[in-house]
Amino acid sequence: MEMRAGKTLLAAPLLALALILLPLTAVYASTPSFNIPEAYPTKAGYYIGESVTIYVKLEWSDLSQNYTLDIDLYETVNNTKVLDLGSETIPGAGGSVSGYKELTYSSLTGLTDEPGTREYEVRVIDTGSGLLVASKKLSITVAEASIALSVAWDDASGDRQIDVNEQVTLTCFITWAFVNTSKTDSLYVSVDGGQEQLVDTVSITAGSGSAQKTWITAFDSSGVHTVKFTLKDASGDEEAVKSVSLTVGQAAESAPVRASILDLVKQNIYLIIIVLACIGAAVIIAKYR
Ligand SMILES: [Ca+2]
Repeated sequence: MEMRAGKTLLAAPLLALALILLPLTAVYASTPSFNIPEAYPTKAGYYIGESVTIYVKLEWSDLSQNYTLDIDLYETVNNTKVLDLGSETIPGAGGSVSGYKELTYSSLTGLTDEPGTREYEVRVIDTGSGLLVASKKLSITVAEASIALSVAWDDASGDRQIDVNEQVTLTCFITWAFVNTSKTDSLYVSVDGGQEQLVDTVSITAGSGSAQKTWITAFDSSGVHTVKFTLKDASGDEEAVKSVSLTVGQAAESAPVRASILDLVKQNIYLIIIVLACIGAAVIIAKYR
């Protein structure tokens, strides 16, 4: 009687524990779950008005029924839905179904109206229960257009010394990024603040790109000359400017100086020999006197 009671006393908590744990483990093992391990825009930066592509990886596990999911894009600061990304039907009937789907949402508009970085969140809602089952934050960066010029030069002889009247080839590199509409700009050049002259037109394409234009000149005077390239849009507004200073004539000035010293020595070589001989004779006379 006492032993029975002891057994009962021991069995009761075990049974209670089993009753608590059994359904817990069963529920834990088969809880359907959804997850977004990755969600991001496919470009690091967009120009104003550019359409956006968002990649989303949606994972699920332990489904035992089919789910219809509503996928939305929210703007997190104001917690407002900005885009309905559609819906996905995930097959789960049959039990413990796991898998993933890679979703690409392209041509999304209205996300690049102004420059800056904005935070968004992809939200997945189970249409059956109305509950949020997965979410993932992402940010979209919109950049303002930038156009830059850089200039390189080559002299005709290739010695990096520009002589007076030596031909110099200037190459102007035009690079741009986040330009939102294709357009035709014009590249002008001016020397020492003089009259601007057209080098060529430049086709600026939407997004990013580069072009290069060459301009050949020569300088008829020595000294420092400033060459200024200016890129202008169709209405004549300056879009980018780059000036370079070129030193002309240093080599041409120093070379004749060296040549004339040599010439002087050559022309007066007999006089120099006589003078040196006289000095030598004077030294000898002084020594033996
Ligand atoms: Ca040269």
